[in-house]
Amino acid sequence: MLTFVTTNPGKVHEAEQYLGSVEQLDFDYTEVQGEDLGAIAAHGAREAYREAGGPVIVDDSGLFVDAFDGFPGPYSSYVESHVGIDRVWRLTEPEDDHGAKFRTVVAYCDGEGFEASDSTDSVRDGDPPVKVFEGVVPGTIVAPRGDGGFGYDPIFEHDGTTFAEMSTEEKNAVSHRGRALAKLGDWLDETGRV
Ligand code: ITT
Ligand code: NA
Repeated sequence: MLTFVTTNPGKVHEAEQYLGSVEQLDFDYTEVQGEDLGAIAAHGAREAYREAGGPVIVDDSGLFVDAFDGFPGPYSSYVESHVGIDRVWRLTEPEDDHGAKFRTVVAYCDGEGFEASDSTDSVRDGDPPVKVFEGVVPGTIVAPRGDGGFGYDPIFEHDGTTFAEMSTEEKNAVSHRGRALAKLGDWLDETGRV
């Protein structure tokens, strides 16, 4: 069974549509500061693999607001807990440009090697290889609407609907995470790992 190493049960719920039942391991791996999502996720997947001892995925995500040159990006978790999504909306409101993107990198590690053409992450000596899958979705920052989802979902609108107003299936069909998970699911099938 695949273990999703995360403190966020909302991520696990969204993953079940693509991966069937996954086990959540609530382990707070080190998030390397000042790094991009891919590096954070790859580092996290290696650490999580050592902790879990079997196939793992980790997911590092962020909200990138165009008017703030991509902030909060890798700092999205800190900003959600210390500033809050209402104030992120109010900071964005006076800007001309309300555009934003959600990005996610899902990193997979099972301690096995991958085909050279498959290995999108650099492999250092002695480190288990990691395979990464990215997803991105454009949207608009709006005043909070909706009760579903988690995190920034109430202030992120895509095609007229906030993520918090969508069902899990509707969000997955267009979201950053849905796109990354669909690629992971295909790759697990193709490589006979399921
Ligand atoms: P783990 O790192 O333990 O997996 P986390 O919630 O801290 O859980 P991230 O660092 O990847 O996860 O998330 C950064 C922030 O972005 C955090 O505040 C999340 O709530 C938020 N976030 C991530 N994915 C989201 C989504 O699909 N919709 C809304 N907010 C999201
Ligand atoms: Na986190």
